[in-house]
Amino acid sequence: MRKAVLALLTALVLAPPAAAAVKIKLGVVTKPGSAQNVAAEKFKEVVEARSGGDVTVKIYHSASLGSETEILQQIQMGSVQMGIITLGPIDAFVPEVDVVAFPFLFKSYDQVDRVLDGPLGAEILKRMEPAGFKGLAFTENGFRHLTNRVRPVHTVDDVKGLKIRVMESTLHKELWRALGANPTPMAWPIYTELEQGTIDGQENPLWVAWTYKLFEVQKYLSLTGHVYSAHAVVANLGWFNGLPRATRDLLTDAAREAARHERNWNRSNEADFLAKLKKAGMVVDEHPDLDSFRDKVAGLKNLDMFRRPGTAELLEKFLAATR
Ligand code: EAX
Repeated sequence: MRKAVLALLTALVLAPPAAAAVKIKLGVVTKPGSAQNVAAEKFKEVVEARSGGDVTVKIYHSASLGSETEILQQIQMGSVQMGIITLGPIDAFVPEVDVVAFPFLFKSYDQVDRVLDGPLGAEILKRMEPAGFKGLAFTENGFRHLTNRVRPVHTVDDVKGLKIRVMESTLHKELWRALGANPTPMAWPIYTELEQGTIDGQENPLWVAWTYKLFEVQKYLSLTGHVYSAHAVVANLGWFNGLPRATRDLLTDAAREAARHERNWNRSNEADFLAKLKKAGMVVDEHPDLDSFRDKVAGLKNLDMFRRPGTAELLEKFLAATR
């Protein structure tokens, strides 16, 4: 009996402490069915299954935590642990992310995967640390295309004077100014503003136009593909670094897996989204004169954020890798 008690006590003393439960609040601005949510749900599924429920993820969606900018602020403060956020609004915190969104940079999805999953993508994620973010992976919003309610847009001249909603991002504002539009920064979602005509148009991947029913309030779609738009899976850096090694590895692997899954979701559904948008009555220009657009954006290389020490070189490397 005494032996048994002793054995039990020894086992209790020597047993590794049960891993403390980790609870993750993860914010996305978009609603279920959106790219961010597809990634977030996959991330949750993988994390909870592999940790045997020790790590749980609660997804706060549909802007219940506020705009993407506000989610980032809450992650910085640590009241929210993670988010899946479009790079656009991240540029106020980490200007280097604009390198990824440089217009007409990526020519194909193969290039996207090679560059973002390679050393250059890792470098961008690393650059998030001084702002207090741990960047875990890039998920995909997709190639952005222009929609508007006023007229068909074939050449860049057709953009002139259109009031285009842009993300809360310096690069996106400068880009649309360079293209001749009247850019209006606004947080997502923007259906009401499009409906009321406060803005004439917007630009986003095809899944957005379908999922958010933009076809109801936007007649014209031009497949401009002007920017490849990524999201970053970000965490509070201090919180992340304080987790046990095994948990950090689990979160990193799960983020990468969610990224693969969600990019595949976006790419395999794109043709279907386009067909549905046409069927819903949108007038689509599938081959706009992109050279006329390219001519106007070359000068963006001279924007302040691209001239910062360390960023200019990074942009050159991205340009070289995507030539
Ligand atoms: O994914 O604000 C935007 O235009 C974003 O792309 C939005 O989160 C949709």
